[in-house]
Amino acid sequence: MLDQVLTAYGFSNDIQVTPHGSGLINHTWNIRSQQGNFILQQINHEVFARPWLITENIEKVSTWLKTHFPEVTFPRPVASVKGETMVEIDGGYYRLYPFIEQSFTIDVADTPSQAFEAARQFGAFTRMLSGFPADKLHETLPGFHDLSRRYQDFKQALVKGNPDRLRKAGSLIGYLQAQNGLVSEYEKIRTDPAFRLRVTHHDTKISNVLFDAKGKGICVIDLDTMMPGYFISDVGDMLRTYLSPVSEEEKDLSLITIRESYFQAIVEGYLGQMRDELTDKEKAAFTYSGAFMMYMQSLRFLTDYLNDDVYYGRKYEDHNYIRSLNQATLLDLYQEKMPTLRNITRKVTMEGA
Ligand code: GN1
Ligand code: MG
Repeated sequence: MLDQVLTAYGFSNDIQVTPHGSGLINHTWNIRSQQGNFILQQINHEVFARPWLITENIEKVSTWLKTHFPEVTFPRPVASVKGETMVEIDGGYYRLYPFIEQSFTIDVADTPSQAFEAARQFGAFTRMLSGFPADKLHETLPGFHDLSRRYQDFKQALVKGNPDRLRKAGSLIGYLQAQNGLVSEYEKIRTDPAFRLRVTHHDTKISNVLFDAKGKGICVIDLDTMMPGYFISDVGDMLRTYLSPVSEEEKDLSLITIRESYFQAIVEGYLGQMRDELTDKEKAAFTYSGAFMMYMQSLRFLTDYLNDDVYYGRKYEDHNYIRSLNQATLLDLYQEKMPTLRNITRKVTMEGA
């Protein structure tokens, strides 16, 4: 199959193909060839039912950036021999990107400066596109970060899910139900015109930022989930994935901590770009956004566990249960620190104003 894809892009046989990255949903490869180095991505068609919507979104945004910010690095999909920016082979969908030379990705934020750079890049992305009509973008995954819908899915799994697993997860289920005030807060945001729909990346983990050799951010990548959305999705997913020194995969939950210096770095990096764009009400929801995403991710992992791992898959029996417990632990620690974190946000907001 991969051979046919490579032929569609005009590669000959003397190339090197190696797997790349660690995403749960799409597959990615590195390609070294005489024509240069590339990144090949297979889009998960079970998750993205209409992958051509992604292509259309990327083209619109790419054209906008080329026109308004010609100096900015932005990896554009490479056309196939037939001139398509996405190829379909046997029901699989693939996209090829030029590899940006001297660029690096990292899997975990090891210094506050990396968190700052990433937040600056995601902030700059939304800022540069603030004049672009966000409602012209397709919703590639309808309801993706709709917390109310995720909570409904969870409630449905409580009725229809695997009975053994429901028993096993009893106390975690109780904890998540008790936190459902976070859903009400989201409902207020959704109906408040002060929260603008913006071009939102929706997958702001640090491996979606390219860094240069000096550790400066170059640009953001992986625009599959770029859709109209609220800024709390992007800031929240950074908080969810950069604050703790260990990821959602960690089984030793005692290693999860909230690193305040990383929080501060994210606030500074993001607001440095977005301060003038965000309304006061949006700024006031900065801290909430972390709880919003941690909660949603814990719900999603647990829902999948109760539904026998149909979405995320698993590497061991209780994988999605542990992932959910990990995210619930993160949420708990985060909420304990909220007063301190709110002070940091307030200070940074005022300093730059
Ligand atoms: C998925 O495939 P990956 O790892 O980039 C998921 C995100 C989750 C993440 C959790 C389309 O992203 O929403 O936060 O797993 N993407 C989709 O690791 O569901
Ligand atoms: Mg992704």
